[in-house]
Amino acid sequence: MNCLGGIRAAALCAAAAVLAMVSCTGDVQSPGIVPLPCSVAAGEGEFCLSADVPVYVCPDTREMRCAADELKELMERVFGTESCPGFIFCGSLDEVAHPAVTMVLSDRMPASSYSLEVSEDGVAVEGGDAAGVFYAVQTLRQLIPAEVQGFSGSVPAVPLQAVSVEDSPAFEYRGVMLDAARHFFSVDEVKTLLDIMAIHKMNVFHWHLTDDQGWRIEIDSFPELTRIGSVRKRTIVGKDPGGEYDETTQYDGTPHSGYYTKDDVREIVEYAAGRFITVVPEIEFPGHAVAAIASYPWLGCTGEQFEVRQTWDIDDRVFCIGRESTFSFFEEVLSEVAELFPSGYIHIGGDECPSKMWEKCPECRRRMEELGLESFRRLQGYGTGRIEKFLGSLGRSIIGWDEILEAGVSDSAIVMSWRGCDTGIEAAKRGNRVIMSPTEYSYFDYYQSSDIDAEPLAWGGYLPLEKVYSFDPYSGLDDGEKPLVLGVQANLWTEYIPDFTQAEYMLLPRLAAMSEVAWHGPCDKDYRDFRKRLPVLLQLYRTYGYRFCESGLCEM
Ligand code: TNX
Repeated sequence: MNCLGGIRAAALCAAAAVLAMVSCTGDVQSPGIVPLPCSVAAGEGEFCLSADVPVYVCPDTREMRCAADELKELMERVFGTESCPGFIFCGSLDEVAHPAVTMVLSDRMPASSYSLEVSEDGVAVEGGDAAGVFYAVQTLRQLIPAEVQGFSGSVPAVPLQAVSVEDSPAFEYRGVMLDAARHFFSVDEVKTLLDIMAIHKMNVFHWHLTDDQGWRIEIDSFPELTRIGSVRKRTIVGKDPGGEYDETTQYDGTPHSGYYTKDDVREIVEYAAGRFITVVPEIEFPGHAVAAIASYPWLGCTGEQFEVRQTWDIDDRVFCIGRESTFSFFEEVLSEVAELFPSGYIHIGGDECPSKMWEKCPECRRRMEELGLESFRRLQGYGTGRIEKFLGSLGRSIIGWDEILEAGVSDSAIVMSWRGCDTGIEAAKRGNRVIMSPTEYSYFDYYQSSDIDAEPLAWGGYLPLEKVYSFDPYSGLDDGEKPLVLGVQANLWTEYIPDFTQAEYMLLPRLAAMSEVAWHGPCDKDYRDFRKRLPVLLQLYRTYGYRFCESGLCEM
């Protein structure tokens, strides 16, 4: 053991080691890591991490520096910003003097995978790529007691039990969706969400930016989208009765507004990239369009001037598919969007689009006749196909909510299955790639405790932690179809989530369960074992100041 922090550090190391790792029988226990790695083997002995242990990072690339920054942030939480260890960026490990922390790449390992070895020599991380190294740092975060991670810098050394971890993700797409349209969240709040995602090894941020109740992204060619479309003059109070609005409907009388400037978007995309998170923007088409139509009435079938919607639920006022102007609008908007987001995927919505307006619209009817389309759903499919083709010319694939399947999609479209898993299964059987995000396992706007009266008002439904944990994204698929499941996603719709602390509350700890589904995969999952490991993460939530639902923990 190399404890340079003096007697106090040595004593702290010894006491914490006893508390953290040794069971009543005296056996050495595996540490509690969530999501569960592929393999964790506790070893003998320990390493005392202190502020003067050097950290070697090689090769010296931009991405490895991102992984190193994450470790630096973690070390600063423990040792303080003044006495963080020195980072040495190097070409090879020949120059390493042990004990040390080493972070290197290995060409024997697949992307995003890593190994982490704590021994008396120090901490050795190998990653298949820099993302893998970054995930190793997240695992290390859970090996360091949360109690010392409070940025106080008062701890000179931390004991780490010897352990050997081998790990790689089950799914390449591990998503979290935030609906920033129903309620706006600031750049800093979005960054906090990205931090939360990172500690759970989630890697896709699906950013729902447009809806009936708000358009939240600046588009230079169409300034009214944000001048008008980002402001809702008031919001319904309490539970939306679903279309039955009258003089008894109550509103808060307070305008709700906010949008992301292009600089905000760039800042968030860069922040996410530093955490190996891809940002997938969603621009809804052809439904959930009222804020856009309120900004430019010619986008609707009737040309009528509407207000940005102030209630929730599904709206009949959708984009006109008969007029060419709708497509020129989308091409302009999506060109600007594609310029901001390097993601290979762009989400084009596609959900909940009533055809009532199209049925009465001569332009839409003419379009259907010309094309010989037999249903209004197919009209949607025609529109989606055009948008897919356009985005294809920009080198992007589309993701759409599962209604795009009914409307008719190309083989290259990715279907996000939300109305249960059946549409995802159907899409996979057709050969399309899918992301499983069904209401019954992934809707984090649902209640997480059965004691609804004690919970903040939510959309409805009931989705306790254990249910999220039981999600098997492969269910119903045969082995040949399973590779078409890119991954899973937790969805945070925010009709009833007016502020970010409530978003945290709805997300946590259910995101921990979803992360285990996404990262560890469906085989050999064990809820009891998950619950035994979870307290380490809960303690991190407390230390980092993330609000979470404690009552949900009682639902077994
Ligand atoms: C359905 S899921 C929606 C959203 C709502 C959500 C509430 C989906 C593609 N559409 O517009 O916010 O239900 O749970």
